[in-house]
Amino acid sequence: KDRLQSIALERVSFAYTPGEPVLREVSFTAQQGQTVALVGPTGAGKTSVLNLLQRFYDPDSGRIRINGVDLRHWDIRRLRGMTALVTQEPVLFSATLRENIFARPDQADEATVTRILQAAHCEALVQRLPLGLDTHLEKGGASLSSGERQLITIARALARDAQLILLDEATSYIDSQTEAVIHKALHNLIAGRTCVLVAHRLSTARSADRILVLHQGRVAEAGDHRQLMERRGLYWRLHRQ
Ligand code: DUT
Ligand code: MG
Repeated sequence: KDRLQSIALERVSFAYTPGEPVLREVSFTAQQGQTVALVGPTGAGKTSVLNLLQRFYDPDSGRIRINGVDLRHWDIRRLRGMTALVTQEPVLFSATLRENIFARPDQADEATVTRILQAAHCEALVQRLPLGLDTHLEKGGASLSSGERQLITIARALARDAQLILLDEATSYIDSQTEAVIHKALHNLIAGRTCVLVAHRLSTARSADRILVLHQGRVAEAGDHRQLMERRGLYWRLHRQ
């Protein structure tokens, strides 16, 4: 199994439409186990960074490296095997909850299943469903709340034991109780793993090793929470809104 040691963006610029740059010379690094949080206004380019890290697109200039190797030279299946994406709008399969979480349900022993459901705070959800883990999710989970669907994708990422977590926090309204539960589940997912996280709630970014404030595709400020608050710049102003 591949071990992730580091990821680095080196002056990455990118445009979906030629002449309309969305990222401008963005640089950052994350060592194994670290979390980098991206914050900033809508349209700043946060999700685009995750798109490039998954190689949905390649940079127009600059480089992305994983373990020092240019992402373009990585085998796409190795990259997929290493990465788990937790998105704003999770897609669930029209299958049982168990199949939605575990790629090979027959190979997940009971202790593992219990551990993952616990860490992802899915136990209440499982108890609520008539057949528990073996409940068939109709229409890709249409009967579940967006918060519940997010917990399921967190469980899925835990089950895959991916080394690089790419996380786009939900913008949709969720009540503060659900938000607290998701927060705890995310904490368990991120612990010990390398993570690039788009934070819409500043509370999620707070504990990151490094926070990048993106503004019109540029890194306007970078540092940890304390450093950025002391700076009294953009990040500080976001907290006062
Ligand atoms: N954009 C495109 N094509 C795409 C995706 C995005 O042209 O397929 C544009 C929209 C926006 C810019 O790129 O002007 C950056 O988009 P991104 O989704 O990266 O912004 P964000 O920081 O993730 O915004 P939000 O907080 O609304 O999710
Ligand atoms: Mg986005």
